[in-house]
Amino acid sequence: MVEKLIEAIRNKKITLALLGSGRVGLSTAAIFAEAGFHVIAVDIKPEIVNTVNNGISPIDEPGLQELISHNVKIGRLKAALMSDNLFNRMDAIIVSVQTPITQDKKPNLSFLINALEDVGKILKKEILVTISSTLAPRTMLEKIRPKLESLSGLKSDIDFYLAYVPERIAPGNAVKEFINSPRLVGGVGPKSTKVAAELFRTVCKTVIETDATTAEIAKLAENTFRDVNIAFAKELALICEQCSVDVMEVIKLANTHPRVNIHMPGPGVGGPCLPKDPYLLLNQSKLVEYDVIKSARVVNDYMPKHIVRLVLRALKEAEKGAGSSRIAVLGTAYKADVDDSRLSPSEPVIHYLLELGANIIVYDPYCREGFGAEIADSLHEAVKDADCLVIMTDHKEFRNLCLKKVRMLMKDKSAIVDAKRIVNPLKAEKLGFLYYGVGFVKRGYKDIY
Ligand code: SAJ
Repeated sequence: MVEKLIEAIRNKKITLALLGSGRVGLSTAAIFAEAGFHVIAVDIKPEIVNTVNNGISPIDEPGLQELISHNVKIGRLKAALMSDNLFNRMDAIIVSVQTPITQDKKPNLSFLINALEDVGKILKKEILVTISSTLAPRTMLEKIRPKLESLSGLKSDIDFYLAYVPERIAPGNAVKEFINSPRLVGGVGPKSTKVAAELFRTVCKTVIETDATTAEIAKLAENTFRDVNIAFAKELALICEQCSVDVMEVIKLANTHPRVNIHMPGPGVGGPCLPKDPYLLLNQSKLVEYDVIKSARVVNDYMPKHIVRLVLRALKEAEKGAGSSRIAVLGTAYKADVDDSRLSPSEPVIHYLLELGANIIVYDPYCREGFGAEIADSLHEAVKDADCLVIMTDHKEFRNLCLKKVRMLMKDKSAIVDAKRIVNPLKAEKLGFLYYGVGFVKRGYKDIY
């Protein structure tokens, strides 16, 4: 029987449902539709469903708009509400709902469980279910498999197929990375792995077969590796600040070693994945007394506070107080050239500065998020009459900043706090700015602490 499903997949004769039409789910739906499958993108939000059915992408992701408009037009892609009950005709279901963490850093599976309730009710023999949401180790075996089996009365890897296929796409490059990044496929049994691998081979250049738990841990390991490395770069930046040395120079020199690749320091780690995935990895871990993963989280979470300290230091040097200063914050997106501000380090920085009574104005060319501060429509509007400029995101527009013009618009004795290290410190100082960068503090340090 499994051969029949594989044959249908190869001939693109199956209908697919995507549960959860966010950045990942919608990109997945559009890519499978483009490959020739009939796809239904399901979501609980009517505004997403309506937008997609009008051929418009609700998400700003390069290439996605073209895929959606083309495939909606030719009838291969359709969006639907969960309540539309279109599931009954599905041959494969890809679940891509969010799996956040709770306040106490434990997995919050409520969205996933809701989605599984719907899947379980319509599950029939010979259907493939794959999960792309990020999961703590053993969630497939201990939570998802029993849930679907008990709801359907069917046996996984015998009656239906179940696999974990973690997404590995970076926002801002989702479509390209979906196709080009090797895709891990881990079934709860060998048949499940085989069927799911066949499905993903129709759209991904490389598919690597493994088991469900290995795939869960590999996915978490990737993001945790990055988080730990970023924390290392940040600690290095703090050490360099104390020694009045430029961390960028240190990283450049150290990276000339053939086995060293230090990441970039910055204002913290944001986005929907890196700040939570290390906690998912640690979910059931009991064995560690001194824990590098948790420590990295602490370092990364500390950085927004450090940026505020640099701002206060800069204002003090300019003989100004936070309460009487106008501060322009550039960037509320969590990283360069995306419109996503989830868990952005700009949020705590803006909140701390607002608490200190500062007058904050923010500008982001992609995001209309202000985190409680006034929002400017342009860079020049934001910097006009500001005492301090805080660069939080390295958007292209900010990397090409005309410092001279900015200097003219800002107040006398104005400062730059460069959390992304995109401004040349010498150039800034030559133009009369007081310059403070993460990992570069020229004028002593002691009174910051
Ligand atoms: N950051 C630094 N220094 C660096 C690199 C990043 O401070 O050297 C910061 C960024 O500014 C940002 C945060 O880290 O605030 C996260 O950005 P990112 O580009 O590292 O990652 P995401 O969250 O956009 O996407 C990651 C990716 N994982 C890896 O690169 C290992 C992506 O492939 C995953 O699909 C995604 O997480 C996910 O959904 O899990």
